[in-house]
Amino acid sequence: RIFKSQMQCRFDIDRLNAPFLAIYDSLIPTEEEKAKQNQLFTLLETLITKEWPEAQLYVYGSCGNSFGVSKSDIDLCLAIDVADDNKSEILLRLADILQSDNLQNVQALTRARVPIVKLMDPVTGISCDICINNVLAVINTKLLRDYAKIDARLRQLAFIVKHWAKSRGVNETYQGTLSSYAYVLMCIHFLQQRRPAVLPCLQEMQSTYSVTVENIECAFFDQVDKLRDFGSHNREPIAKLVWAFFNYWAYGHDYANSVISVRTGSILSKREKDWTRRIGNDRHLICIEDPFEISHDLGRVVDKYSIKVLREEFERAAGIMQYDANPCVKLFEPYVP
Ligand code: 3AT
Ligand code: MG
Repeated sequence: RIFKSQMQCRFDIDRLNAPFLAIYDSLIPTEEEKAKQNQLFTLLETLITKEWPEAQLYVYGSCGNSFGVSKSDIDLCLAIDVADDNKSEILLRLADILQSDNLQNVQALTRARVPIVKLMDPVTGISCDICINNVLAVINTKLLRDYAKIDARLRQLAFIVKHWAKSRGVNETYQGTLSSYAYVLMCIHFLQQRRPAVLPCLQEMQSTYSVTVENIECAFFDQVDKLRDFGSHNREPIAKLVWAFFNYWAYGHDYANSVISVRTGSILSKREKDWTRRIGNDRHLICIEDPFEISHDLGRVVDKYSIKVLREEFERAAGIMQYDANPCVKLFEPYVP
């Protein structure tokens, strides 16, 4: 493994830049699609403020963090002053209101781990989930969006990694693989530790944005327009970064001892986080620290079986990037059991 991690990529890796960028371009939502998302958001906002004038509606997840591929669902968060016990009541009332406005497939899932109302807009064909008071998700959405503004290569890399993960069936938290959010954090971490670095660590810089949510202080530098040149010392194009990303997760990461931490822009040890043993269902087989909820390991969904699946997929991807004549096709071939 160590031998492989020190390997250089093939000298002609640059031939893959254009095909990878073409894949990236094919995944970005069109302006028309974004306009439809905005249209639906405005409709929902109007309906909601009519009923609850004090409430605020926020976009979070891939439609707000700029890592959304075309045809993504919209994740929305209703911020409203309500006790946890009364959330169900609000969700049921919200479902009524939406149904009366002819939105389709309206369902209140009040018993889910994260209770939501689901709906589909027949005009735009867009599906949407609305949750209540998940404010940390709104803030981590902003953090991801701000990182994306610093260097275009983050969005390119993350789209390609998400597309790979979906094609290979390793973007399913209910099956013990990782969420899209976790993959984007893996990309940010990777670009922070690249030398020269492609991304800074916004939470280690002088904060220009700060909010306290659920007793967690969320603070970071958000004047990212000032950081547009940050990555210019690193001239690695996308194909090289895709190659290096898979190589890092296949052969360069110390799964036994390391935690990746976007918050500190570095690697922490499992020992200092006390993530060395299994507690309940948290096995810590791949450790990805949430940037704000720092006791939260986004790898906790991964089990003894799925860690093997994940690592074999990273090795497969690294092998394809290293040796295959046509990696841009092979990498995304659907997984067939
Ligand atoms: P897709 O394009 O829908 O696959 P997404 O960016 O919407 O990707 P997820 O569906 O994984 O990502 O999650 C939606 C948002 O919820 C992203 C993030 O703001 C928040 N989120 C997801 N998982 C966690 C988590 N474990 N801890 C904190 N926030 C989370
Ligand atoms: Mg989503």
